[in-house]
Amino acid sequence: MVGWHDPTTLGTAPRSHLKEESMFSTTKARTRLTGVLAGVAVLALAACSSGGGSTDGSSNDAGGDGGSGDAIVVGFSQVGAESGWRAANTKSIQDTLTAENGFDLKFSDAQQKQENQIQAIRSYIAQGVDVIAFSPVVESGWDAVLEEAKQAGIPVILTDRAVDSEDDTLYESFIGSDFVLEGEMAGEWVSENVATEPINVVELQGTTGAAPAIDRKTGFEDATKDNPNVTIIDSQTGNFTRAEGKTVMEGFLQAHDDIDLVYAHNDDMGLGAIEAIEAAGLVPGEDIKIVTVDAVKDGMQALADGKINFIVECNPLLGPDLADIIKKVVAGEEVEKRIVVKDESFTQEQAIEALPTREY
Ligand code: GYE
Repeated sequence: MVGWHDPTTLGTAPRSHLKEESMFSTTKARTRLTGVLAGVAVLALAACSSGGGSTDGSSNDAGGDGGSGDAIVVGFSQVGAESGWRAANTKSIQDTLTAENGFDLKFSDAQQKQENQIQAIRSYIAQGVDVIAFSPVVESGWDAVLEEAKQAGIPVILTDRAVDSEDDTLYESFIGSDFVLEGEMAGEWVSENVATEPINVVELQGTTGAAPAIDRKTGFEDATKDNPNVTIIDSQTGNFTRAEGKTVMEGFLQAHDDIDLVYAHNDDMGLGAIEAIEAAGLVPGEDIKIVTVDAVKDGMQALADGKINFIVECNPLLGPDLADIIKKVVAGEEVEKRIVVKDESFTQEQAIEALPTREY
């Protein structure tokens, strides 16, 4: 357990407002002073020489002896509920960061808005949570709030999506897939299996400015640029949702009568595109081929049914690894700056085989 300094050395803050803090390192115990919450000074001090311990950030914790049952308070800011992938990711996190596993999870949904995430993170800082984890909606614009978390001594873990901050001391670790590689896998399959003759491709991009949208576009372009048969004739954002994927595809179909293939940055937009293609009297998977990323159940079913032709997987089950990283960070153990989640890909036959035991 983390030891306590004599409260009298911590000024006048009443003991019931003192919050115990995790150890970041067994060798370099850091002292932190958190912000003011609702007029109450929340002081936290790391003062342990005997290794890590659990923490407790609940506001009504009188603290002091810090029993081994103390939960790690985690503030998690989720992107939103835009896709099947996101639903599976949220479930994985909520199913893992449970009281039973030693966590007190504060979860918020940013509804795909960066300002909501910044607000949530600021609120977690003010509450003095032990660890902040979040999946950044977009890549840019995080330095200020991450700096605030750092000043407050609260470690931050990025899940799923990256930030473009140059200072990588602003977060402890980033766990998520390699989105460039995913785009490359999609592009390679298209290049080898469809672009044996000239094809016109339309691209449904993910949320503008989001790491998976930027990287999946780059990866696909890189993998197809040397094949003169591949022409990307249009590319627009469908914001990772089925509804917007459908609307954008309707626009593509009106603007172009020569589309051979849709590359959608996620299954949901691909599923929206299927609806638009069918409504236009065409056969998805045949008249217009479809390649997507994610491999969630609905996408895999469409692949098995022959409406999608190829899917690159993106594993959303990040909860267990996130729990491990958080425990290590709190215990002061070293964690890797970048943990890459490995992904597979699926053809129709592979989807039929995988579907019965697919977890998400
Ligand atoms: O592919 C998409 C979701 O960030 C990897 O976000 C995630 C992406 C996922 O909306 O479906």
